[in-house]
Amino acid sequence: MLDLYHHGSSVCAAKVRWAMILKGLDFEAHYVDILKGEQFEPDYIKINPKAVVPSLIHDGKILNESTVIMEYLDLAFPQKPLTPKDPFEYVKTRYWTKILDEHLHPACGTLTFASAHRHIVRKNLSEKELEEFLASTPDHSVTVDWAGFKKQVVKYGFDAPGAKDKVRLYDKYLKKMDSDLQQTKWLCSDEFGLADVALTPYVNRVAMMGMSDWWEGRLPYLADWWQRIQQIPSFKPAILDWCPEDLTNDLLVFGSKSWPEVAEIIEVEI
Ligand SMILES: N[C@@H](CCC(=O)N[C@@H](CS)C(=O)NCC(=O)O)C(=O)O
Repeated sequence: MLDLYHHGSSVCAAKVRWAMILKGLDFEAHYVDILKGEQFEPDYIKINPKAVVPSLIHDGKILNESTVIMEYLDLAFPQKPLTPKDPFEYVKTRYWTKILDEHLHPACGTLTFASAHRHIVRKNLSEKELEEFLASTPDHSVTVDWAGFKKQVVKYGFDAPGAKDKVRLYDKYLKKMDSDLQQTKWLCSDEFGLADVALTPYVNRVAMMGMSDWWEGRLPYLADWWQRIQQIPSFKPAILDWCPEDLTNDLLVFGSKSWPEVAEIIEVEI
């Protein structure tokens, strides 16, 4: 029995969800609305003390950390393996999931909150609820200093200290993806694999926020990879269809409004 605790716009949850669907695993989905503060409920904290999604419970065993969960799934359910066997391709996959955990994910949290989530939480929560939402965030959560940083980004957007650097970091790794994709058809080899699954939600996030000009006409190998990713039949049901319509719409509307500011930070002419 597999129980997945997830959210529609969570990049970490999306990659685990897609891995499970690609491997043909049935799971029970439990929606945790992280924009309403459901991740702070005591029962969920018992499962995930950092108050983040995703969490997976497999026959009573609790698993946290999306990269680790994906590795576990490939070990526990060897059918349709996603991890390359070749040692170089294997460590290249590890490189990408490490970069993702250490750099790209904190950069994504910043980009998403500064562009869209800060406006979405303001729209959906009263002032008191927003205060409670921010006060409930544990310090060691999305990042080691997420509580303070999230407050700053909700208040100041891209003018929060360090926020623009995080956007430049995002750009650095999208460029690195483009350069790796010049060498091989997929990210780590000519076979689609775990790194492609893990990185997809981070490219999708930019696209969902109406910022595809980040790569269009600029990062051609990434643009081509993104087209091929979207043609995989399970992409839409695993990644897009779990995001509620109003949230999909808000991400696009607020994200598109933020694109000129983001473009300026990464020095893209629009
Ligand atoms: N290192 C964790 C990070 C998980 C994470 O940051 N989840 C985000 C959504 S992608 C979250 O739950 N955020 C809750 C919040 O911002 O309070 C993992 O890979 O599972």
